[in-house]
Amino acid sequence: MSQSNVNSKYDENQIQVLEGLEAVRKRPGMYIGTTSSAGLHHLVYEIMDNSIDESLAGFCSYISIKILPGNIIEVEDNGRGIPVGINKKKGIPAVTLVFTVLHAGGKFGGGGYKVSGGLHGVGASVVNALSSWLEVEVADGQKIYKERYERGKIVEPLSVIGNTNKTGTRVRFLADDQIFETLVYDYDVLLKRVREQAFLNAGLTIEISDLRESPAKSKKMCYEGGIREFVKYINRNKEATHEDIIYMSGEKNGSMAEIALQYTNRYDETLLSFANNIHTSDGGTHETGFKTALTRNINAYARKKGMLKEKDDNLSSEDVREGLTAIISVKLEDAQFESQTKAKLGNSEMTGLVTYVMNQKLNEYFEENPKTAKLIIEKALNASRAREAARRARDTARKSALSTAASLPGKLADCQLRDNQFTEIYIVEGDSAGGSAKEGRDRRFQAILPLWGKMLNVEKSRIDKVYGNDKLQPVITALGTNIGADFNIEKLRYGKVIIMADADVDGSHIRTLLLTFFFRFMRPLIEEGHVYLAQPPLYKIIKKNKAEYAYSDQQRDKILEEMGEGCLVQRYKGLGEMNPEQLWETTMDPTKRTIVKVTMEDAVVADEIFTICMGEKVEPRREFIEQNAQFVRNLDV
Ligand code: TSJ
Repeated sequence: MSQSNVNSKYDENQIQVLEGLEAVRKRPGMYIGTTSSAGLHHLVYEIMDNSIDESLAGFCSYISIKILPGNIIEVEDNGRGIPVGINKKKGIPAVTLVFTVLHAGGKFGGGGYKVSGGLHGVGASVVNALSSWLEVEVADGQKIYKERYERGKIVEPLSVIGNTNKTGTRVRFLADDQIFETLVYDYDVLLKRVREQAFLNAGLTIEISDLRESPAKSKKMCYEGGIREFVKYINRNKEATHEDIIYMSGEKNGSMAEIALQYTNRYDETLLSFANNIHTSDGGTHETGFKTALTRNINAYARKKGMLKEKDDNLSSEDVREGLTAIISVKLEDAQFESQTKAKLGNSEMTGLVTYVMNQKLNEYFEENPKTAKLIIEKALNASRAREAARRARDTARKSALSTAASLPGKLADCQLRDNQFTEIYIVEGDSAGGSAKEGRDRRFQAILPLWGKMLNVEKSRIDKVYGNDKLQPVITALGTNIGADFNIEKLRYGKVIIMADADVDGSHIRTLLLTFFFRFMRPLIEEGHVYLAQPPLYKIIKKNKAEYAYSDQQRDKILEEMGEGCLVQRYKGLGEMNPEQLWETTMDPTKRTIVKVTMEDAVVADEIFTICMGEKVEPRREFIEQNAQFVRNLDV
């Protein structure tokens, strides 16, 4: 091939490349979902996944991820190095293709990995297109190569910059501020994902560092036990029902499945599933297989050992999953993801594979560990009894609801409108604040439900206790949705559920309790964005006949500066100190107030705090109290 021929081919390729990457810059959402903070973090995962693929292929044992000052990301591995040879078809280095052609990467013509093959490895060009600049260095055991891009365009073509006897790949990039709403990475968000990947790839060392501020933060993780250690980590603050973490694995037709599980004394379930290391938060065929096989195997064993009698009903799938922590991880070629969020596995053969592994291994485990098996079955039997009791409690509640025409709680001051598009309910701590709220509200669309006294300890409660509880029962009936398996969002009587509590320890106690309750028993309420926190002011600043409210110390100082001399600052110790007009003006008037939507992350944090503070394990609680002493003085510990 003559020189000019190569060049024309090169030019032609360049045009295609630029068109491809321009499309990514025009519609970034199509490629990374969003340009918000979540999309920004996604860039890191796209790059890191390439190194994980290299580790799955068996050539990489160490990955480092660094957040450098200025929010530059550096990902480095000790794999083979992205190939730098000229690709015959395109006439340019393979590494350049990886960063400029959409959906390149993974395999370079034949070979490649088996099960693990090209699981991810498609995102490098997308990251390149969405970065102000990106540099890649490849070490191939002899030389170090480097190239540099700006907004997807190559500005320094591949060249040799040094010698080496090592191999590996290093990528640095700065996300494009013309594309992203924020460039600031959240170390904890990245850490969570890195830790998850370290658990899923047993034996792989991943280190993450944040060098933006000194002292730098850093964590090096390597879990030889893989998903067993993942279960142990999730249960670290919980009381386990049995010592062992049960582990099962197997393969069939080139796919493999592994499952790790352990029961705890809690009443909720933590089931995490993954396909090719991608978290399938909407479950799918592998989860279905797991649930069915778990139920069938536990029932079969319980019958065989006479723990379930002939006349007894089978334990239900919910019964055998009460208190369960389990990780399911499958690896397969050609994973098909369903649902809008692409977080549900669709390959039907995975149901069979997981069932097959469970059928082979679980009964065997039970036979070899009869004591553990007995503990698990007793736990499921208890769950079954509790569920039956709850059903009876519900029936009684329904009957009494029929006999008393209006079953709404007596303390509820309902609103006039019924369309939940417009209505909201304030759940208010304390009777006096409740009184002010009732007087101050706009009764057309605002309902008030005061809560008072000590709440139920949700942690130690089963669902049947929740039904009978005199603090939570009014919340359940006022919202109208019911709870647990009977939860029905269509019945929700108010579009916004606003928790209004003081900005002190007791208020935070109530917030944690309510959020934990919603998280455990009415989760879609949070997932679908119906729960809010009211933001009452902390200060009133008065000068002559002018008054302003401040919601933080900073705001107070700013207002004081603006108003100048002669101000009077009144500190609100509680909602109860405000009169109805003040409460309306500062906290309830939709045109003036701020309310904060509760996210699932908030709820997860509340749930964790709850577990630590109310659970039965003493040690995590002591640590938590030591670390947060000033916040938890009044907690029920
Ligand atoms: F995303 C990325 F492309 F930018 C990227 C890739 C980023 C980082 C930090 C690492 C990697 C990467 C790619 N690490 N290791 C590899 N491996 C390959 O690209 C590779 C090497 C050799 C062969 C082979 O068949 O000889 C195949 C592959 C896929």
